[in-house]
Amino acid sequence: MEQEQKKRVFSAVQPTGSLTIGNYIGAIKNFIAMQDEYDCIYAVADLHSITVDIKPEILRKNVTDVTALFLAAGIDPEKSVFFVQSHVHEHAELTWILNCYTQFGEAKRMTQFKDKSKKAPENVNVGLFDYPSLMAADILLYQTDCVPVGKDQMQHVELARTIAERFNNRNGQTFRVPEGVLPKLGAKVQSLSNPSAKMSKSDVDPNSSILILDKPEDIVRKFRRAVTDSDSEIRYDPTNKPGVSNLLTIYSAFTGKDVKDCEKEFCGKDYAYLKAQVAEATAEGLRSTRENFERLSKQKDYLFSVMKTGAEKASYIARRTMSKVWRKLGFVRP
Ligand code: AQP
Repeated sequence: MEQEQKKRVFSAVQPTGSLTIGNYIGAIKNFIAMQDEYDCIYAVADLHSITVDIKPEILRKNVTDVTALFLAAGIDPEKSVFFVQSHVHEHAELTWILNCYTQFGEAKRMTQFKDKSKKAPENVNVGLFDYPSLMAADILLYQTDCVPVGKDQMQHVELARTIAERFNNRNGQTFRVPEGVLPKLGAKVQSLSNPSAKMSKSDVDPNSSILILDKPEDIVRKFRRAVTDSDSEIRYDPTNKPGVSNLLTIYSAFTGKDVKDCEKEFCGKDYAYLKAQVAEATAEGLRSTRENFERLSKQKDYLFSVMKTGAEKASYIARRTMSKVWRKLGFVRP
């Protein structure tokens, strides 16, 4: 019997800082879970990371650290293709082409562009504006079916769909049109200091986020300071109780318990107790990743060999898509 082809998954994470539990719950946890059922391709999006000001020595360290962290968390390079974006030059090439299929008004409407422009008004560069075309290129190069992302990136996946459809309509079927996939819970983990904002690895307030590599004592300290509200009821209600609901979401993500059951578990308890339990579950949930990272981050030769093999596998697929694109557009390829 003919074997059914697995659906293709692509997603990436920017090495703009030390990854948070927002990145973990919203994206990486899903990446790991999808490895058996799907044909997965995951990348460190280093080209994206220079849309913000990042020092070369920091970028260099972050790329190796994110690689070690992916492997430490459970991305298996034997099952999934894992590579660094800039090692496959087709990403930059396809971006230029897709720029010509992206409307200025579409890119201007992107929430991330508006937010990041506000955060760093001194560096509103064209690359930041063009971020969604590069992300569309990342996805479309691999003929992707599903893109697991957090809520903040969904708008970019929607634009990638629009660009793919526009290209296919003008030039004939070239790209598979991808679907964004949100996690069932934790699509937007909120900041601990400001529960109406997203937890972000580039947040300047170190108490706003729990880093995947935080020590257990730091996790306990940060949760203890987490903003809640002035009443004392533990209830999952993101609109009226964003801080408490965020803590319940994190607890649910690390224990695997349904959020409604978590709510019952904490009925009648106080916020200090909730925070202590969430801290314990988080520290425990991240323990093996932290320990594996300690070991793997020292094995530089191994990390480079994983990057190299991954880039070779990714390039093979990317080249095939690009040769189709060049041909469809009428470029002469001797
Ligand atoms: N708080 C979050 N909750 C749920 N998912 C999240 N993601 C990020 N933050 C949260 C998801 O993580 C994946 C990788 O994100 P990214 O590194 O590509 O960039 P980002 O979305 O801009 O994440 P950050 O942490 O906020 O980075 P900076 O501070 O550099 O901008 C994506 O799937 C994202 O949705």
